Amino acid sequence: MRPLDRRALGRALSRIANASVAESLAGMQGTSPNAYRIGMTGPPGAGKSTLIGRFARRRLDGGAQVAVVAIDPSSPLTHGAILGDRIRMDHIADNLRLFIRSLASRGANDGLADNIADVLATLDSYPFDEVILETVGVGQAEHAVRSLVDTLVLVLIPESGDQIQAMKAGMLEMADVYVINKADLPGADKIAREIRAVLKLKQRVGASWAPPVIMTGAADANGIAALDEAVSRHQAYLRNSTNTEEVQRRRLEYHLKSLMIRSVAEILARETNSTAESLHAAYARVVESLRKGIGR
Ligand SMILES: Nc1nc2c(ncn2[C@@H]2O[C@H](COP(=O)(O)OP(=O)(O)O)[C@@H](O)[C@H]2O)c(=O)[nH]1
Ligand SMILES: [Mg+2]
Repeated sequence: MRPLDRRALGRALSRIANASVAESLAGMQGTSPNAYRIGMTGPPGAGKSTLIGRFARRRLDGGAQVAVVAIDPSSPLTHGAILGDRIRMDHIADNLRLFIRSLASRGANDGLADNIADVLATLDSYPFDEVILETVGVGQAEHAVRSLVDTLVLVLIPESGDQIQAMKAGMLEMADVYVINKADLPGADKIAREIRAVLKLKQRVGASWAPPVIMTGAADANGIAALDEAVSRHQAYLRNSTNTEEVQRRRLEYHLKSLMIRSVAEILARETNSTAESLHAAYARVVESLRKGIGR
């Protein structure tokens, strides 16, 4: 295993976090898909960071070199990322095979960070076996994360009736593994039963992966072992069944889309609005700027 140059990686990610589109594109040369990506998404306060801290520990114990990227919903007022995630994962932070990074979700309207695709691509040029991505599930985020990760884990908690409603509406049926976290709280069995029932209805004929529903809690060792096992089982399943080309296409599409959105934002920020100009003229000018190339 190639040792991890943490300082170089820290610097590269800081650069990428503040990069213009042109700089991002320049930095993306020579990266190719590498690490196995696990997404953990769910409502704020569901216990995702706590769970990831324990999950990552198991993956590290299995010998893997692991990166954790947590996207914090930042306050629109302060643009400040919450440091809580970092603290909740502190007990594993001194492991040399682990790298943790928090990103603020400012900007992107899918609940991810503007440059998350760049960040993941950058991690691919470092020797990680696994990358765990924590995101807050805000509807759009599940779709976006789906195209960025290999295995998607949805973390739910008891007393989340709205989540079940959303699931019935088809929004949440895209996860590979379902976790009912905080299983120490009342109602965990009920929500697990309901989700299993919904999944059974949604199960496509001939589909060979049946998403498991796992109960976990911060004080329960069996749950985390079951999650570890379920993720490994899905990883093995993907090895035999993934349409790699389709996965690559989806990732490329997401990356391209996020670069285009940033390009347009860059142009709009640069070009001062003239009230003398008609909407048509202004639109044509922005399109022309895009056509001429980005980053100038
Ligand atoms: N009752 C209970 N609380 C938990 C459990 N896991 C985490 N918490 C608490 O839930 C809160 C949110 O946890 P956190 O990991 O930051 O959630 P995140 O926002 O989803 O990342 C914290 O106060 C945790 O101590 C659990 O299994 N049971
Ligand atoms: Mg968190």
